[in-house]
Amino acid sequence: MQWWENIAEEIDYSGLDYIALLSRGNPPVEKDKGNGNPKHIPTLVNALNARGAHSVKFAIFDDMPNSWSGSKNWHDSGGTLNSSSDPKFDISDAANYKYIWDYNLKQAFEHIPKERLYKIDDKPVIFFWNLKDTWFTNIEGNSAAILNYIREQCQSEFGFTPFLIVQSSWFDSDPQLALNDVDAVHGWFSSHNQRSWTLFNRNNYKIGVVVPGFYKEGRLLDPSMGTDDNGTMLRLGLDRTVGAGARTTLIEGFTNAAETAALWRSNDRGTYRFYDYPNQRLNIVRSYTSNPFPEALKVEAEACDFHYDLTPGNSGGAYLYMGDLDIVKCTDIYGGWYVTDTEPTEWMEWRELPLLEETKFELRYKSTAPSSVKISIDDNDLPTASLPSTSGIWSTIDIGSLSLPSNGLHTVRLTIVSGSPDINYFNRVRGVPVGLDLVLQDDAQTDIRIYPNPASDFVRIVSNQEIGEISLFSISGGLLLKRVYETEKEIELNVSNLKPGLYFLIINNTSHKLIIK
Ligand SMILES: [Ca+2]
Ligand SMILES: [Ca+2]
Repeated sequence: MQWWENIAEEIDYSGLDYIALLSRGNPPVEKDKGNGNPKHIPTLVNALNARGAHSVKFAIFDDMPNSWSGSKNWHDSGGTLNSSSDPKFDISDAANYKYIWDYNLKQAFEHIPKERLYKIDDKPVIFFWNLKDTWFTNIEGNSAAILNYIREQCQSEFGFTPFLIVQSSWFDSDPQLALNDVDAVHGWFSSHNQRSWTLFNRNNYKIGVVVPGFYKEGRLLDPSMGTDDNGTMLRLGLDRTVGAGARTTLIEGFTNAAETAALWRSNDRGTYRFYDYPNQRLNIVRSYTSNPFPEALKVEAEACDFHYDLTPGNSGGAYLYMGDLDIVKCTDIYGGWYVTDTEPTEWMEWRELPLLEETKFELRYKSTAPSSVKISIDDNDLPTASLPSTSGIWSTIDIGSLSLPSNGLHTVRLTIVSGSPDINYFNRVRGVPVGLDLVLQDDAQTDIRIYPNPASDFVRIVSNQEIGEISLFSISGGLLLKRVYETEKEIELNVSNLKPGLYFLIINNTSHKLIIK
């Protein structure tokens, strides 16, 4: 379970829009090597739900040599023949379709909550891998029937039309397959041909596939994310796919460390051979998602890139992490782990963290005595933040905010200044003042008048006492204007450059709606 918990956290952290679940089938004689069995999907769903990662969607990636051919041979042999190529899978035989649908795709769809289905044009997406004669026979003239069968079953069992994306090899193996038999085509990648990304445009859908590195049977994609690579291959692939307007891009493969293709957090067993820092690939992926600068980002203490810890070893013994950081399992909201046994001068650091123009840090911690911490951005310290004792209860507290010229990537360090607080995570959120979280004031009940409202060129603010500080925020929380008035009780703001819409005026910590027409 902790493995899944960590995977859910990394998926959430990277901001992936969707994941394509490797589907390797679940025949009656169970063939479960621990991966690709659709029965595991609910465990991942539960882990994502517990994490609060509700927006991540699921597509299916049908690994047909395993899910069709391998499942049949395993089943036919009573669980003794582990081969996907001998004998080959006859795709012309409709009696074999149960390995394609009943023991495979149907079970996957049964386990994916409707709201998590990843769709293109409102159709749940299935990617298919390679249809070659290495694993299959009687291919020519018979592959379209399989796709049609899958469409019929999706319709009759679940009431939807699927979006079927096949690998280009399907057309090589079956010259009778027509483009209008499929929805779109992907080109996979090839370590043999030194091709780390492909972008296929068929039926007016650009489909990208990217791999961050790959090693198989002595064939190594070069550069293979070596120390000098700095994620170059992953960025190159994403530039040529996402950056070239791909409708969707599939990255192989989140956990595929065995073939050096993994996206997950790693220091490569302390060698930093394929990673400059543990979160590097997750950060690169996030920068190409639909939301590279999310409004809120939960940053786990135990998942820092680098740390300084005064005591040798991990006193808590938890979490798959090398080094001296002291980590224990956590029962706080969102589960996970936390850093304990902290001491003054110890620190945790994250590289290339996406910060907003107006950024605020909220720390999740517990302690039994007062302590303090400070945040540093690119070696610039924010003021030290006091952490009152929480009597051992997990609590959230503001520990600092800053304004930057623009959204950007920065090194963030959290240093223990005094005491020994337990640190779970921090939230990097937009730096809106407390006033915006309050229930909006009814202007009629306050002594502040704002008019005209709606406004177009200017707005007057009249108060029966000194106005003090005024901030103007966009609806997404971006700070547009901040002024401090010493004695004025009546002021006029020029709003002629604001686009029509809803804004918030914070006047001495009370919020007021301002509508620009
Ligand atoms: Ca330690
Ligand atoms: Ca944590």
